[in-house]
Amino acid sequence: MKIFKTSTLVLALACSFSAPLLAQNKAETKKRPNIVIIISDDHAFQAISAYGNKYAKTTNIDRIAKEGVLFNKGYVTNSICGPSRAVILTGKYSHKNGFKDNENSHFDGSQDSFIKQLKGSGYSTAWIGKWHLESQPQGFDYWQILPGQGHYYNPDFQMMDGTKKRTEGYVSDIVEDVSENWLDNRDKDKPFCLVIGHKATHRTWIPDARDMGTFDNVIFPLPHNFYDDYKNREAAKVQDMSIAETMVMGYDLKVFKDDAAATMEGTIGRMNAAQRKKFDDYYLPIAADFKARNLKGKELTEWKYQRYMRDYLSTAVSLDRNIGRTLDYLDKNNLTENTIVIYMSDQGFYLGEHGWFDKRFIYEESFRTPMVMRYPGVIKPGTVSNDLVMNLDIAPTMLDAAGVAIPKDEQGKSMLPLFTDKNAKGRDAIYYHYYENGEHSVSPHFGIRTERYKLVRFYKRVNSWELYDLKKDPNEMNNLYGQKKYKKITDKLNLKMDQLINEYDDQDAKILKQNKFNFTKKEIGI
Ligand code: SGN
Ligand code: CA
Repeated sequence: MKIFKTSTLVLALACSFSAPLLAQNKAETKKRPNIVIIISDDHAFQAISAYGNKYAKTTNIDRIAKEGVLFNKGYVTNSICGPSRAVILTGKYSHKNGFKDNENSHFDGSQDSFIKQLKGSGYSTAWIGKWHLESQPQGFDYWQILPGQGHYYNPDFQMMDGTKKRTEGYVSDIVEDVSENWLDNRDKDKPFCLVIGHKATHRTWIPDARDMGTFDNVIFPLPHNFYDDYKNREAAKVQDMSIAETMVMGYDLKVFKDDAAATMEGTIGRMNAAQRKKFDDYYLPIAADFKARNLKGKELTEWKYQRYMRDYLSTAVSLDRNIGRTLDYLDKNNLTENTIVIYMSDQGFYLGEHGWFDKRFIYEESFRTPMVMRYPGVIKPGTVSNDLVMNLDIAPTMLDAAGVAIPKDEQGKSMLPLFTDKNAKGRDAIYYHYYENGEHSVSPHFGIRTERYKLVRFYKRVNSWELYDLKKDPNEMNNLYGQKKYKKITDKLNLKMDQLINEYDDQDAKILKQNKFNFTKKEIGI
């Protein structure tokens, strides 16, 4: 058992929501918990049955929620892949950990991370699967990662010894196989922290052959803002991530001109003959039917939407099945009682809301991420949390659970007091900053969300403000910014925004708020 120094407790006190003493004591009296963090890619909360999806049966994700907590208000600080993983590792915003966007950033692995802290305190650590941080992982006893986005079929892995290894099969199964293999062979005298990084459900959505067709009998209802006209919302007007315009018939929806065009696509071209046959058996009749229909306008867009939903949810079937395998492994090896399990995505995703796929915006569907967590003995089964929590909080929470002092410069807060201390209170506002200004043409922006309102400042591509009353307008269709009767509330939110910008020390936002900027055309992205 770890003996705590007073300084450890004082530090932890300073960094947690409030009264972390209880949690610390619990961690102290228990054996230090093992940790399994499962991070998927682009998996929307709207696609999960525990979050209300009527068609998907994500039994295993739901099981984690049932046996632990379902976070209804889990958010990310910057809704895109690499940045989100960098935030999870460091417990710091993008402007502090240096990984602001996927297009230009390179993660500086020499900086501190909760993994390094855990390893330093005696944990075995591993990251297996999607990583997407450009540089090699540091602080892990073992890692085996998908290069870049990775492939759904017969994926290559980058190995620790510098070699590349290709494994036949479907990526979600293989990532789980490698993870279980690492668990089998780990040093069993130590607690462990394993991060399982799934590729699913990233674009382009290619299901495991056995799951193809799972949703073919479902007609998915259109989200009621599917035909959004983007009125009064400049950034929404100029995005390039709509199902109607951006989603591609071949690449995304597997309706190819011919066989050769399909083979040209990386993921399809790398299938073996048996895999390709199953792929063709499923998709060729769909393509033939589509071609015979000669659809146009709304009919075409809605056909695309149905196909998108079917592929996306079918891809998630394997993800959920393999999460189930992780839970079964813990059960079979008597690890369940002393292991924290977290399932989350790197961000949310649009499933047709506003007419979109992809993410990036501070609007709820991409800002929010699914997040469920099981911690036997600490989190009461069936808990539903409505506290504002963030991916920023993962690092300090894990350190808190392990009884390791939370470094002062981590910007997140331990979530444990929310479960152990009746008087603990969550945040009253959360801060967001998105930087990338390239693919999908989403303008950079920063903003805050409180229980009721959201205030956003777009810059570079468009230069505008938005304000939403989430109580009256949960779908964020009615931009209230500039309306006289919202002046008072806007001023209040602005103050709160300044306070958070100061607290997190976001120098870029500070300058932007003072309107002291002069972007070049290239920076603006036109
Ligand atoms: C790829 C995708 C984009 C996606 C980004 C970021 N294009 O570039 O649609 O937004 O990844 O995704 S694709 O043609 O390569 O599929 S992230 O999850 O890595 O952030
Ligand atoms: Ca992602």
